[in-house]
Amino acid sequence: MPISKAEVIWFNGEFVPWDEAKIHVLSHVLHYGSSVFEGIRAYKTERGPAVLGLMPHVDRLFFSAKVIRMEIPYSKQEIAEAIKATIRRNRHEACYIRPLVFRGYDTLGVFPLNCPVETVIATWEWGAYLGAGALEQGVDVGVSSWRRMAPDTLMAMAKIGGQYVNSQLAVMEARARGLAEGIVLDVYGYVSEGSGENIFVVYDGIIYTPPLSASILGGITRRIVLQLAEDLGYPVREQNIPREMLYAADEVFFTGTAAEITPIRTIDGLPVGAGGRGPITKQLQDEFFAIIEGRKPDRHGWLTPVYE
Ligand code: PPE
Repeated sequence: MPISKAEVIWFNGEFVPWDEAKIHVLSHVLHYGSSVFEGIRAYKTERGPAVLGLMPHVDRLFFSAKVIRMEIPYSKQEIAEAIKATIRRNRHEACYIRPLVFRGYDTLGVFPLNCPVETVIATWEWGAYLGAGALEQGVDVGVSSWRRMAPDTLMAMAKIGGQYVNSQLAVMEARARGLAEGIVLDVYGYVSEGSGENIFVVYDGIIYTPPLSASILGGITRRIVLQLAEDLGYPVREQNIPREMLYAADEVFFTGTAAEITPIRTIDGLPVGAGGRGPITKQLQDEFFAIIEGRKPDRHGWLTPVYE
């Protein structure tokens, strides 16, 4: 999806015009993927734009930086404030937010610690991640031939730039097969996640999702959906999911900041349940959007209004 330009990008503490937010081609990050990032959404509410899961996203950004020994030269509070300021400055009603911290230009060679740490916050308007109609009709997906990284190779729980080559392989393979997305298994053969989404399976009235040990990113939307499912009275289980449970399932859906709650209607050409959006998926979507668009009280304190 082409990026729709906003006016400015927050770059190392200053607002820079969109087209001027540039870096040198010998920046460390370009060569070795040395970055950490977040994807956050702000939704349009009656009180103006409100950021969903602001502090959990900021916390995860700092966690990702910590595990690659990257010191972010701002406090969490400063990053949170800068995110809100960028949304105000770009006058968005709703937007996607991409904080990115990376190693810049100084020395090359894999050893990264001489390079300066640079911080960026970009915002733009971004619609349905998996295509128009995905949220209602669902998407067609397949199990990828690629696996998520083994737990002793990279760190799935962290959102590190270089790790997204694995995601790129999975999504390119899926698109080459005419599918919207791939479901990637972990190295033990259990279901892990999509290239940029967590996954949920509804089977026999119980809602399952893979545990953190299945090489997943600990999604903020995943936590939100687990909470909503509990609120709605469904039993939820974080446990390993064998591949065939995908085919046995009554409903399967993805969650993510970009993907929100996207139903899956076929997997490997087999219909999931009745082959469309299932009733529990719809119920979770309805509850999710009612809260984040301000039509129902934000009872868990998930939203941070940008103008207060
Ligand atoms: N797994 C992966 C690998 C992932 O990238 C995401 C987010 C998730 C799960 C869901 O996490 P959360 O957003 O906290 O619920 N993917 C982001 C980037 C997508 C992109 O194409 O870039 C996102 O959804 O913003």
